[in-house]
Amino acid sequence: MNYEYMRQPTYTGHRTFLKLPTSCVGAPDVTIVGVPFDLGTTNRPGARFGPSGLRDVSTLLSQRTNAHFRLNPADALTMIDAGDFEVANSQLDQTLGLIEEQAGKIPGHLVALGGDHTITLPLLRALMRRTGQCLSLVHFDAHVDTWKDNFGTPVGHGTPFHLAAQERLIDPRKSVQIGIRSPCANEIMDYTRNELGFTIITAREIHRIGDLDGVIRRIHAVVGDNPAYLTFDIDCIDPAQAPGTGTPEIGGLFTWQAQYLLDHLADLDWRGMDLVEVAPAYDHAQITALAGAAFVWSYLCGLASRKS
Ligand SMILES: [Mn+2]
Repeated sequence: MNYEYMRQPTYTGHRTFLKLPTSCVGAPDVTIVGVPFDLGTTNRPGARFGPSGLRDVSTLLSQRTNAHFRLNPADALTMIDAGDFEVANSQLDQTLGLIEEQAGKIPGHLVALGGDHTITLPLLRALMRRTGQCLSLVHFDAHVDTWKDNFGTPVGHGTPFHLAAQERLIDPRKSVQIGIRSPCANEIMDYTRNELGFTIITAREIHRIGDLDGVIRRIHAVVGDNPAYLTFDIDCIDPAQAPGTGTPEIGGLFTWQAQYLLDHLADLDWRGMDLVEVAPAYDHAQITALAGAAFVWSYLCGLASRKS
């Protein structure tokens, strides 16, 4: 009988992500950080509480073996939860600088818990500075996030991938957006698809065709062996299954669909990940946070499967 397991059930202890330690000897394989920032939101605020919401519910997964990968990632990877990045309260530009600076100091693989989608821009800037590689973006979202302005300001959660493309942090021609369905001006869709060159797989296409293996093949064909970054906006998921977010859109993916896609993208050359836009104040029974934590967990299991 495993008495330690019985005495430290999932609902006890410190609320780090997956109950991970906060430090380790030597460099970890993966560092989890929280980025409690939501000044880039255009509708409901509240994603600054995403890191704590994700950590709280993630403890459920802390002692589990993943049914697809047949492993517990903590057995194969040295992982820590290093806490939250510092932010400059109410200062958008200053906080973006702080995020980039702090991300640049983290060795190995960084997994960020947002925060709104603005945070991906400084995370990509830090990766470019560290590795010099133009990354493929694998982007789950209801929105393209390539608007050229954020309701009148240049930077926000609607503009990160317009800016990342302009700064050549990502190669849109080797990048994919999955689950797109929000209201969006034709000129922005045309700019994203034709000018920038993103492959867009809309939620409507996925529902109509229903062929997730075909979606996986398309993603592999676009990304190939280019180094890749996963950015997962929880509003990719239908609001029936993920209501706790700032800008919900009907007709989204269900959690099983996103989970199936992530299970079968583990062989991409991942360089980092973020999970953004969980806003616990609009959540019910932690279902949104649980979906988000489980997607991060799937990603970590995928990394572990390549190492073990
Ligand atoms: Mn987004």
